[in-house]
Amino acid sequence: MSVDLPLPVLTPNDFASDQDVRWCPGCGDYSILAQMKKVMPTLGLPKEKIVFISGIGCSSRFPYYMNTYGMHSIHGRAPAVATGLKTCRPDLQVWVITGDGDGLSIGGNHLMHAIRRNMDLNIVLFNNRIYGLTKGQYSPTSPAGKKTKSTPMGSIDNPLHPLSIAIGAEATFVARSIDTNIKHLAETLKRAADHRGTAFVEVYQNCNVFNDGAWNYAKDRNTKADTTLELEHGKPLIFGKDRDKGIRLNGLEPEVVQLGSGIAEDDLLFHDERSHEPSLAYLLSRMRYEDGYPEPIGVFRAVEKPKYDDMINDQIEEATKAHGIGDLEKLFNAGETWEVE
Ligand SMILES: Cc1ncc(C[n+]2csc(CCOP(=O)(O)OP(=O)(O)O)c2C)c(N)n1
Ligand code: SF4
Repeated sequence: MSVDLPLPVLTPNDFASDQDVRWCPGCGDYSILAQMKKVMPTLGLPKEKIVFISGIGCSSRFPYYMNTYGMHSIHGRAPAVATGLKTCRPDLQVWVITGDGDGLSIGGNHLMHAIRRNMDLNIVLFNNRIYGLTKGQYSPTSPAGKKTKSTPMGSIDNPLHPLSIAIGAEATFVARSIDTNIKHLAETLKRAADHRGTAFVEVYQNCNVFNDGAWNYAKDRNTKADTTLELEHGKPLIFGKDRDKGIRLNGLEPEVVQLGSGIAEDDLLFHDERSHEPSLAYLLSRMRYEDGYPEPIGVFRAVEKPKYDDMINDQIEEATKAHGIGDLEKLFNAGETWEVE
C-alpha cells in the first residue's frame, strides 16, 4: 500500500546544487539561475519530478547548478532529448535551457519542430547575441554590422528574432523578459511553468565579457520606460516615462503615437495574449528598438492547443488495445531481412 505524504516545504536553496558556478563574474546567467531557483518551490512539485536539459554553451551549463535531475546534452539537440523524455515520462516537468547560438544555429531545426508539435516543454533561450563559450564569435541574433573575431568587417547576415521564429512556428506560449528585471523574470518563468504545451521564453541576457551592454537600451533606468513596453492582457499598448505614448495600428503596421493630441486610449492596439490568430503577436515580435519602436516584454501569446505528448500516448494506448504490446525484436526481424557479411 502506498501513502501520499505531504510535500516538504522547499526553498530556493533546496534547488541549489553543490557545483562551483563557472560563469564569469557579472554574467547575466546568474540572475536567471537565481530567479529559476526562486520559482521552483512555488510549483508544488517534488525535486525529482523536475528535469533541466541543455545543449552546449555557457548558458547550457545551467543544469549543473540546479539540484534537480538534468542533462547537459549535445549542441542544439536539447529539444530532441527533451521530446523523448517528456513523451516517455509525461509526469516530469521538463525545461530546455539554450542559447541564441545553440538554439537558433545548429539547433534551429530541432527547436522549430519541438515548438510546432506543442510538446509540454518549457524552453528558455538566453539571448546574449554572441557565442559566449567559444569566446565571442557572432551569433544568429547578432545585429547586422556586428564586428567580432569571426566578422572583423562587420556581420553581413540578417539576424534572426527568436520570438518571430517561435510565433511563426505557432508556439502556444511566447514571452520575453530581461535578466536584470528580476521580478518580471520570475513572473514570466512561473507563467511558462504553468502553461500546458510548449512555453518559449526569450531572456535578454548580458555577456559582460564578449558583448557587454548589448541590451543596455532596454535596461538603463533612464531609457527603459521609452524603449520597452510591458504587455498586459486586455490592456492598451501604452509606454513612456509619463505613460503618454502608445501603439496604434496603421493598416498592417504598428505606429508610435502621442496620447492626448486627439488620440485616446481606445484608439490604441489592445493586447490579447489569448487570440488564436498569431498575427498580432507576430507583429509585436517585429517591434524593434532600432526601427524606433519600444520592445515588448511579457507574454505575447498564451493559448490552449492539444499537446503532442498527450496525443502520442493516446495513440500508443489505442494501438496497444488493438494489437497488444509490441515486440521490438520481432518487428526488426519481420518481413524481408538479410544479413550483410
Ligand atoms: C557540434 C559542435 N559545433 C560547434 C561547437 C562549438 N560551440 C560551443 S558553444 C557554441 C555556441 C554557443 O553559443 P550560445 O548558444 O549563444 O551560448 P552562450 O555560450 O553564449 O551562452 C559553439 C559554436 C560545439 N561545441 N559542438
Ligand atoms: S563568456 Fe559571457 S555568457 Fe559566458 S559566462 Fe562569461 S559573461 Fe557569461
